[in-house]
Amino acid sequence: MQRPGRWKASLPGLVVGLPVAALTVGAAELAAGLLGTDGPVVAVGDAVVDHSPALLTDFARDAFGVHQKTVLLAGIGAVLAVAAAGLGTLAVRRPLLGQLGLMLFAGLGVLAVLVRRVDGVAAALPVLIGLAAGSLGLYLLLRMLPAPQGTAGREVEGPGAESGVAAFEPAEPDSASEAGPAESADPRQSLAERRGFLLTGAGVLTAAAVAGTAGLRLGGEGGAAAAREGLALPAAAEPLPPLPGGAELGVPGLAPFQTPIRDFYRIDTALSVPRVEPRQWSLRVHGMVERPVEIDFDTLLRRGLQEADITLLCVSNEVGGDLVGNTRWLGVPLAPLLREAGVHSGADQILSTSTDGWTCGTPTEAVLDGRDALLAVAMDGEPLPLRHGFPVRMVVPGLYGFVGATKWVTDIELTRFADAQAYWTRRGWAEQAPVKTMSRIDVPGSSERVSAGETVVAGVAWAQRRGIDAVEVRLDGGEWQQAELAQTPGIDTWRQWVAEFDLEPGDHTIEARATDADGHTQTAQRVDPLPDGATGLPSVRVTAR
Ligand SMILES: Nc1nc2c(c(=O)[nH]1)N[C@H]1C(S)=C(S)[C@@H](COP(=O)(O)O)O[C@H]1N2
Ligand SMILES: [Mo]
Repeated sequence: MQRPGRWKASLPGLVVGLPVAALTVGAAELAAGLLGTDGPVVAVGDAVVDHSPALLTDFARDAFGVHQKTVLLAGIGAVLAVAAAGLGTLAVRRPLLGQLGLMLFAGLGVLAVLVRRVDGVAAALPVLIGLAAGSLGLYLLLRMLPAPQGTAGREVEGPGAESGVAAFEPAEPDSASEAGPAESADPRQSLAERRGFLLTGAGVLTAAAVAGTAGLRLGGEGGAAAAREGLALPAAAEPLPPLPGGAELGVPGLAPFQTPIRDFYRIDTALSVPRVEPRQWSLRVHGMVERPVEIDFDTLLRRGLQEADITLLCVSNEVGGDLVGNTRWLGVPLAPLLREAGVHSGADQILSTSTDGWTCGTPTEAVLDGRDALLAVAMDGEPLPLRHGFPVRMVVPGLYGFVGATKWVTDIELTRFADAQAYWTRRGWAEQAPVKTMSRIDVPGSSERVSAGETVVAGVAWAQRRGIDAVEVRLDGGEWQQAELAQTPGIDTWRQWVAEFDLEPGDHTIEARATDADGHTQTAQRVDPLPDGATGLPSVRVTAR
């Protein structure tokens, strides 16, 4: 009886703790959703992300894919549940301490929200509303708490534990005698009490979950989504010609030349997508400049728009990986804006900051050297999706995303690399990160079974700013042979390629390597993405029969 008895003795704690914690968090998230700020869950998650070096070294390897975020949020949920159970158990015995514990719990939320400084002091309000709801819920649930029979007070440990347990057994009234000699005077009434208590707990839990989910949903959408829907962007001053027909080889399984938006990889540290409305957006250009500038969205658009085909790539992309996408961007050229501000000589770094406080260090020279560095407002003919930086992001061809592609950008400071470090640089990634010459094999897929005989091999290769001059492929470590290259609209995009092998039945390894227009052939030496991008040859193993 001892073990199950212990377990059941913790039931009142759970029935109080879980709903109260859920109510606190749920009400806070709902309030945050309604007020248009991030709730405590996201704030705590971000705080963990930004202040935990151990997590970061692990997570940084993937520079925050969507998967890790789910794991992180699940972890926070688990810790929360354990804390809630503890709080409930405490509150059942000492209601006042329970209330204090709840305040402490909310205090952590407030701290996380304030430390993050994304939404300012106002962001603490939802947490305080959550605390009020949770505190009231705690008070009411404790009042409903059925008194354990046969004991004085609420002590459930020690010899009284048995009867304390019995209080929560869904015993039938007529079997009540089994619960021991200390049964209360009216078993029917206490059973109703217990049922009511359990049902209320479950009800509060459900309501809190609904409120919290609604809050997170509200937060996810909001005015920015509607503003995006209603946004009509001007066309480019001089639209680019349509993509050359020969850019697309049309090989099944090969990445299309133009990546559909829904397939465009997403990498950022934001646990919730920042919601920035164009009418609230403005960009400040300051620091080492003659004339600091502040520009709003409409004024930005009036500067005139330009199109550019640019392949964007994450430094975390492994050889053969898919953290890369190509699209036609539409945006305002960044270089003229900086020139108007008057960049001081010596300001070798453009430190850009997003609304969520992420920072990015771009070499000033790269932006001013004539390449199509853009303050982009659209991709693939649509306003930027929220998750890709709506309403304005940077795109600088030839640089990995973490040093040139700030999403939700609102601040550009001209400074020196010696004076300021950007987000990932502080965490061990490189300061300078030009894109490395790279090829990828898309067809056949890895470990695929193919029929023996003539087999198509196809992929993409990129060397933004230099352009791809050749791709070679080889079978089972044999001679390199030239692949056929597709057309490209310029040197800043990837290039499709295709070749053919005559495969004997059996297992084979196919490798590829690209050569850029500088005559540099990609190295076979394998290095990890950290700190400035992976190298090595892509290879696939196939079985032919
Ligand atoms: N605000 C913000 N911008 C950001 C990041 C970020 O974490 N926050 N990540 C960068 C990285 S590492 C990459 S690879 C690109 C990815 O852009 P995408 O998600 O639109 O593909 O965004 C860059 N811009
Ligand atoms: Mo990245």
